[in-house]
Amino acid sequence: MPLLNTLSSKEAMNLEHNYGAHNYHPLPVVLNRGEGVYVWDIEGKKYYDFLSAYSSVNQGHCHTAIVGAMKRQAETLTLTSRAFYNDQLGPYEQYITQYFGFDKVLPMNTGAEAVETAIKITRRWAYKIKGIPENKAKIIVCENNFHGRTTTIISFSNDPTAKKHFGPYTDGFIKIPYDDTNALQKVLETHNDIAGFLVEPIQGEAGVYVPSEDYLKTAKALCEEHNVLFVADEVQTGIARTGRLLASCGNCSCANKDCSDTPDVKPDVLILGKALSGGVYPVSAVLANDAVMNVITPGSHGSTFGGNPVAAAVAIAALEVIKDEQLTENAEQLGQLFRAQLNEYIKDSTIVKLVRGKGLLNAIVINDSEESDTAWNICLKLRDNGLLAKPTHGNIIRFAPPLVMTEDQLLDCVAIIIKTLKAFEV
Ligand code: IF1
Repeated sequence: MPLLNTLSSKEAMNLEHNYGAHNYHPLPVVLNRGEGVYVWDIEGKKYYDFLSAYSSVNQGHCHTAIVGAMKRQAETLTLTSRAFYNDQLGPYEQYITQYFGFDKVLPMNTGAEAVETAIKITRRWAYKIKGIPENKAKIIVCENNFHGRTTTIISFSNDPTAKKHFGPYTDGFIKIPYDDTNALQKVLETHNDIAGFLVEPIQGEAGVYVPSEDYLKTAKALCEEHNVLFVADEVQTGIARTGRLLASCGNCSCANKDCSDTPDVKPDVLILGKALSGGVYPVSAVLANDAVMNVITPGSHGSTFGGNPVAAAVAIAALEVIKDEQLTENAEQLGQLFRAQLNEYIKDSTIVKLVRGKGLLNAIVINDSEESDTAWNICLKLRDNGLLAKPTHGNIIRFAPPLVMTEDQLLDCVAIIIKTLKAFEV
C-alpha cells in the first residue's frame, strides 16, 4: 500500500473532497494515529484531542484493554445475527443492565438508531400499556435538540441545515422550549395523548447548554404525575463525560457511588451510544425496566449488527475502564479546574464571553456573531498550537477532551487555549 503510506495531508484532503459526499466541513488536519489524549497528523505533528470524536473516546484513543477485547473477539467470532444466540451477548446484557440499574437492554449500533428504538418503545408502550388510541401518541421534544440524522429524528429538529429539503416529515412530536418546566406542564395538562418526553440532560449541539439545577428532576416528576415516559438521550452526556456516570441519573441504583449528591432522576428509557464503544466500534443501547421494555416482541424491532459479539466484548471493556480508572471522578475534578482557570482569564477578556459546561463537556462563547468566522479561525490557530477543537453554531467552541487526561496535561491545554485566545483579543 505505498500510495497510502506516502500520502500527504493535502492529498488526503483532496481525495475526500473529490470522492466523498460533502456532508462535512472538517478542520483541515489529517490524523493517522491516536493514543490516550493525543492524536498525530500524517506529517507527525502531535495534538491534544479536545473533541474526542464528539465524546465517543472518553476512555482515550486506542485504549489497550478495549482494543485488546476487540482483537480477541474479532479473531474468535464476529457476527451471528440475532437469528442465533452468541456467547457474548447474554453476559454483556447482564453486565450493562446491572451497571446502570435497569431490567433490560436493547442493543443497537449508532446513536440515531438507539433514539429511533426509544421512540418505538415509547409509542408501543403508549398503545399497549397506557391505552392511547392507535396512531395518536405524541412525544414531547425540546427546541434546539440534537438526537441524530434519520428522517424521523430530523422531523422534530429545528436546525434548517439538518432538516431542509428532506421532507415529508414524520409527525407525532410536540416541541417545547428547553429548560422550561412550565411549558412541559402546560402540554401535559392540555393533552391526554402524550407517550413520552425525550430530552438531552445537557444540550450538546445547541452549544453545551446546561439547564437549571432542578430542571430534570421537576420534568421527571411531571412525567410521572401524568403517566408519561421520561426518555433521556445520554448518547453524548453519558458514560462519565459530565463528571457523573450519567448526566440525568442522580442517586438511582446505578453503579456510580459518586451520584448521591445530585437529584434522583432515573429515566424510564435511557439512550446510550458514543463512549459505550470506547471509540473503537459502533455500539449503542436502550435501557428500560420490564414494564416498558416488554412491549417489544419478536420481529417488532432489530438490527443485523446490534448485539454482535464484538460489540458486546468491546462495550464491557469500555464500561470496565470507566470504573477501573475512575474516569467519572477525574472528569468532575478536571472540569472544575478547567472552568476555574478559564473564568479567571475571561474576567479581562474581550474575545470570550463565558465558559459553561459540566465535567469535561464544556464550551466557550466567542464575543462575535454566529455568522462570523472568528471561532473557526481560533480553532485553526488552536490546531497550529497543538490542540484540536471544533466550533458549533458559529461562535461557540466545544471542549471535550478524553477523560483519561492528567491534571498536568489539562493545565498545559489551558495554557495553549489562553495563549491562542490572547492573539485574538482586540
Ligand atoms: C455528526 C453534535 C455532538 C447526539 C445525541 C444522538 C446522536 C448524537 C445527544 C446521534 C450525535 C453527533 C453526531 C455528529 C455531531 C454530533 C454532535 F454536534 F451534533 F451535537 F456530539 F456534539 N443523540 N451527535 O449528540 O448519534 O447516530 O451520530 O451515533 O457528525 O452528526 P449517532
